[in-house]
Amino acid sequence: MEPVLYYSPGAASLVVHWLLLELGAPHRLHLVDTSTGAQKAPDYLALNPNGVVPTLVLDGVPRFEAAALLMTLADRDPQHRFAPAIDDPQRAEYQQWMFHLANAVQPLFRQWWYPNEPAGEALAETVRANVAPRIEACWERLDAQLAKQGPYLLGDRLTAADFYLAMLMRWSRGMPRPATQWPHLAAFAQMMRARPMFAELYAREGLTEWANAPAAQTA
Ligand SMILES: N[C@@H](CCC(=O)N[C@@H](CS)C(=O)NCC(=O)O)C(=O)O
Repeated sequence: MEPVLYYSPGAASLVVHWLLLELGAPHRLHLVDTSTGAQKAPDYLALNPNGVVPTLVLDGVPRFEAAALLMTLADRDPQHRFAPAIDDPQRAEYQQWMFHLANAVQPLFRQWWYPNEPAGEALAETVRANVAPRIEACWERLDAQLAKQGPYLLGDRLTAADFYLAMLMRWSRGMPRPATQWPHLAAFAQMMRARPMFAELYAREGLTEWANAPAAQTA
């Protein structure tokens, strides 16, 4: 049974879509039109009561949380080596980065994109002003990690965590200081965007922004 990915272009579903393509895993896409609130409609809430994308129907069962979906997909296809196996010495480091991105970095973007959520509409601009430097501090630390042990988060080894990091970096493209202003992150982004499946992903999701050259981010 083919997995079905419920997605919205450029949203947190993007990285799950990207990994499915990298794995060459047959799948179907189901567009969730978040501009009309389709993610809060009863039929979608029956799949994912959180009312967000992504949802991946795997073996007939709807699953949510992008990071968990990445780990599941990568673990289920050891041949592609996008996740160190459970007894691999690098497993702990891989899990550390997956959870760091999921717990420390991605929630800051939730505040950036939905600044009304923490304290209401009246304080939205205050929330944004406070969250931007916190996201920048994440880039500072991640850039230092790549400087110390790059070009990927686990050194020479490309894992699901790298696709995840690239998606989060993409989300910063319109921020005062996008992630690509940090040199090692910029080199990392170039490498990830050069992957043939990145172009495929963009074609399928109809995306154009943050497609390639650094000039696109500084404009
Ligand atoms: N922790 C969730 C977060 C998902 C999430 O916040 N998705 C956003 C798009 S990036 C969404 O669906 N927003 C619509 C809404 O909140 O109504 C995950 O990683 O899957």
